[in-house]
Amino acid sequence: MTPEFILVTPQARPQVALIQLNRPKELNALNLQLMQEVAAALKELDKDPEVRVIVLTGNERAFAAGADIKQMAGRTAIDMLLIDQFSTWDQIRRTTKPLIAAVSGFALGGGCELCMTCDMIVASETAKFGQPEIRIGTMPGAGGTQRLTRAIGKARAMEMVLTGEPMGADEAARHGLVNRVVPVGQYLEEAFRLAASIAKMSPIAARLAKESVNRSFETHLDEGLHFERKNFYMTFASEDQKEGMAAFVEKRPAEFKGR
Ligand code: DAK
Repeated sequence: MTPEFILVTPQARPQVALIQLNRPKELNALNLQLMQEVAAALKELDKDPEVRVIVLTGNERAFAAGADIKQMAGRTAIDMLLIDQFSTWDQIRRTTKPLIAAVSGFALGGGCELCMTCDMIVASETAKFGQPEIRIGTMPGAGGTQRLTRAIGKARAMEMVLTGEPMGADEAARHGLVNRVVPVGQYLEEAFRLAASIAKMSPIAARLAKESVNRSFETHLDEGLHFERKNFYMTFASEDQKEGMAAFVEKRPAEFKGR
C-alpha cells in the first residue's frame, strides 16, 4: 500500500534510500500511522539488497515537532499501553543498515527522539533539538531521557528535559549530538554525501560495526570488547574482507558485494 504520510525513494542516490516525513502542515507531527509507515518502510529497505544506507528527513521547517499531541491528548495510560507504540519504535531501532537523520528546523519531543534513534545526524543551521514534553505535562517516552543524556551529558540533558528549552544546531554539534552542521540549503546533500561514503564500504562490515558501536551503550567494557571481537572475527568469514584486503595489496579500489 502507498504510504500516506511519508515519501519513500529506494534509490535516491546509488545504494542510498530516502524516507521523507511528509505532513508539512502539521510540522510532521508523528501520528501513529506515520510512525507505522516509517517502521514498515525501514523494514522493507533493510531487506533490499540494492540499499546500503538509509537517510531519514523531514523538510526545511521541521524534521518533526513531536508526537501528534492532538491524537494523544485524550488517551489514558491503558490506551497507551494497549496501543503499544513501543513495538513500532523498537522495530525502527532494530534497523541493521546505517541510518542517517538529515534534520532542519524543529526536532522536538518524539522528533528529537526519532533522530536520536538514527545512527548519525546531519543538521542544518536552523535545526532545533528539544524535549518540550514537560511543557504539556508529560515527559519524554521514546528514549529522550536516555539517549539525550548519553549524548550531551547529565547537566545539559536535565536542563532541556526539565525546562523544555531546545538546543540549537551549533551547540548540538559541540556536545556531539550531531555529526555536522551545514547551511540550510545543503543539509540533505550533506547527508547523501555521508551516506555515499558509507555505501562504498562492505555492508557486512558496516552492519557488524554498527551493532558493535551500539552495544557500547548497553553493556560494560569487558562484555563490549568480547562482542566486538566476535563481530571482528565474523568479518573474516565474508568475501568482502578478502576483496578489501586483496584490493589494498593490489593497489586498486575494492568492490564490495555484501557477501
Ligand atoms: N502535534 C500536533 N500538531 C502539531 C504539533 C504536534 N506535536 N506541533 C505542531 N503542530 C501543528 C500545530 O497545531 C499547527 O496546526 P494548526 O493549528 O495550523 O492546525 C501546525 O502544526 C503549525 O504549528 P504552529 O502554528 O504551532 O507553528 P509555530 O511556528 O507557531 O510553532 C512549534 C512551532 C514547533 C514551536 C509549535 O508548533 C510547538 O510547540 N509544537 C509542539 C511541540 C511539542 O510539544 N512537541 C512534543 C510533543 S509530545 C512515545 C513516543 C513518542 C512520544 C511519546 C510516547 N511512545 C513510544 C509511547 C512523544 C511525545 C511528544 O513528542
